[in-house]
Parts: sequence; structure tokens; C-alpha cells
Amino acid sequence: MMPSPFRHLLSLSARFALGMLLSAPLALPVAATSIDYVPVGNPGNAPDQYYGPAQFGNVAYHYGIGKYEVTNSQYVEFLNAVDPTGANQLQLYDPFMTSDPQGSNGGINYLPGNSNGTKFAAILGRGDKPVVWVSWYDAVRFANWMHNGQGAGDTETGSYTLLGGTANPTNGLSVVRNPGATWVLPNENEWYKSAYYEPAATGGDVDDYWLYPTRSNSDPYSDQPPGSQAPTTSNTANFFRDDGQVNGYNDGFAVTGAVGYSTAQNYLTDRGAYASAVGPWGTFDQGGNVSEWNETLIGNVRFIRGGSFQNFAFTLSAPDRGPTGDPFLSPNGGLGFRLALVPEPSTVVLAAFGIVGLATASALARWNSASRAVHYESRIRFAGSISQDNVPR
Ligand SMILES: [Ca+2]
Ligand SMILES: [Ca+2]
Ligand SMILES: [Ca+2]
Ligand SMILES: [Ca+2]
Repeated sequence: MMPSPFRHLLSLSARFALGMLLSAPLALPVAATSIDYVPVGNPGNAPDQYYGPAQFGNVAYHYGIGKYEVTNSQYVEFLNAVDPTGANQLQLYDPFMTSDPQGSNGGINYLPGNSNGTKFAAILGRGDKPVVWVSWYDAVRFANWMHNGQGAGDTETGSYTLLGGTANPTNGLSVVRNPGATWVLPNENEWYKSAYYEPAATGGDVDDYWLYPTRSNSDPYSDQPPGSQAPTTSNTANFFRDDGQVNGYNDGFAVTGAVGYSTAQNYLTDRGAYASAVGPWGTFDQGGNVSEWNETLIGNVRFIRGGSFQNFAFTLSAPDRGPTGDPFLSPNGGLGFRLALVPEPSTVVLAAFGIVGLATASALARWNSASRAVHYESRIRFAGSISQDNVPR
């Protein structure tokens, strides 16, 4: 198989709670699944001016971006929580996650004989690999579940509203991030900024944007993780590159170091396996491994970014963007997602709760930069405006 037909996930010790309040805060949900994320600062940055007519990367607010792609283990927790009987009403589980005719990248088993709440399990050795065969709807439902405090949290409301109660909601083209959303699928600008933006003044490229998510303008090297056979270990990723030389790197698929494709081979790497290949804000694998769903709707499609194990270097780069073959339901063995966390409050939120002009409450972030483990907690503010000043740059 040629590396082009396919184109184009959270242990952070993060506890999140959203408190809406008037006179008293609500009970705060405690999350069980932890999602690692990193803060992205420099709000109000200019977009990338260099590549193509579309200019991306400007984000006006502080946010968090998943440090890793969402993994099979995390998705298994989601499945067992929201579908304890395995009824699969919303088709959150795809049998191809277990076995598909095109390859062996799936990492989840369905075990109907198990007791309720334990019917899904990560395949041995694949728990830390990114979940694949996920649709755009699977991704935003996972975000909703996180937003709603996990557990029995709803998948159809929260950060996004999905109507109809079916796998393919009736309002697919009009699904947008709701006011007050917290855990979300990153939109294209959020994804782009975390992948490529690093101010020149703090060590970034001269125009503040790198070409690749590995803080580099040079094509990354394809090598088995952690990339120690490549000339520049910090600029390695899981993607397809073949230089025709027997030199230990750029030998085809990164995992096998060979150009031949085997349907029996799992070509994905554990999250963060390229330990030296860190993005400008601390993310891993934004380039390669699996391509990643974006929230942004372009025309009638949701776009994806970052390239996968079977794509060429260009697909990992800033100017490359594109849809999958199907607007939403085009999962494959090289497509996954990561989440973002948007603490930025909106006045719309306040309006939605009818508390404009009254005491306000909002979820705000307290970034624990010392440990990089970022804890979210509810902050109650009685001032009229919400400040993000507690977020370090
Ligand atoms: Ca640049
Ligand atoms: Ca190698
Ligand atoms: Ca080579
Ligand atoms: Ca990726």
C-alpha cells in the first residue's frame, strides 16, 4: 500500500470542574480519566503569514492542548463508561478498532461476555497507542463526556450539541462549539498554533512559525522511536520517508524501517515515544503517527492535520491541510484526535445562564507550570470581568 490513501488523544493529571454559581457553587465533578495537556500562551498572536492564502495560527486566548493523541486506553474508559452494555447505539466502537482488513492499527477489543462496564479493553501492548477508526462525531462525543465530568456524563450535550440520538446526528453540519465549552476538539487555529507557533524572541523561527511541529524548518526524519538512528533525534516522527539508502533512517515506514506494507503490522507508536521531538509548547506527535481531526468546518467537511504513519513529510507541515474523503464519518487506521481545553470564558456563557449583571462564575485555569501537570479548578469570581492574568505566559 502506498503511503497516501489515508490522510489525514489525555493523562494529565487534570481535574476539571466547572462551577456555575450564583450564591453557591454546584457540586464539582471529579474526573477519573486524566488528560495530559500543555498551556499555550501568547494570546492575540498574529497568524502565520508565510504559507498559502489561508493564514492560520492566531488565537486570541489562552488555552490548553492535549500533550498527546488520545489513546486506546483513554477511549476504552470512555466506551466502558458511556456504553456499559456494549449496545453501541452511537457506534462509538468500530469493529475495525479490533480488526480491519487493511491493517492492524486498531487497539481495542470488544468482549461481550464481560460484565457491564468492562466490555471494552485495550489490546495488549496498544493501550498507549492512539485510538484510530474514530469519526469526527466520536471525537466530539469524547470531548462532551470529558466536559460533563466523565462517568455517566452525557455525550450529546456539553461542549457540542448533537441532535437525534443516532451515530450520525441530524445537525451534523451545524455542530459548533457551545458557549461555555471546556474540553473540545481543537479548531484549526488552536491546532496550528500549538504545532508551529513559537515567537522568535523566545527561540522560535524568525517569523514566529516553524514549518514542522518538531520546531524545525527541515523535513523530519523517519525512524523507529525515539529516533536515535536519525541525524537529528529531536526532528523525528512516525511517518513515511525513504531515501533509498541503507543508513538506519528514512527507510520507509518508521516502525519497521522498511518500505513494504504488511496488514499484520501495527504501524503506530506509543504516545510521546519520540521523546526528544517536542513541539514548541510541549506537545508530541502533532506531526505523524495519526492525523488528527480538527473542529473547524470548511464548506461541508471537517479538516484534519498533521499527517500519519503512512504519509510523506509534507503532510506534517504547516501548509498542508485537508479533508478526509467523507465529511465526518471517514475513520481509518491512521486518523485519530487530541483534545484541547478552553478556559476562556464568554459573555455568552453568562447570558446563557441568565446571570449577566449578577455575580459571575467561570471555570478558570490555574496553570501549575512547575510540574507541567496542570490542574483545572473552578474559580468563583464576583467581579464583573473575567481575568486570565493567573495564566503564565
Ligand atoms: Ca517560518
Ligand atoms: Ca532505524
Ligand atoms: Ca534510509
Ligand atoms: Ca499526530
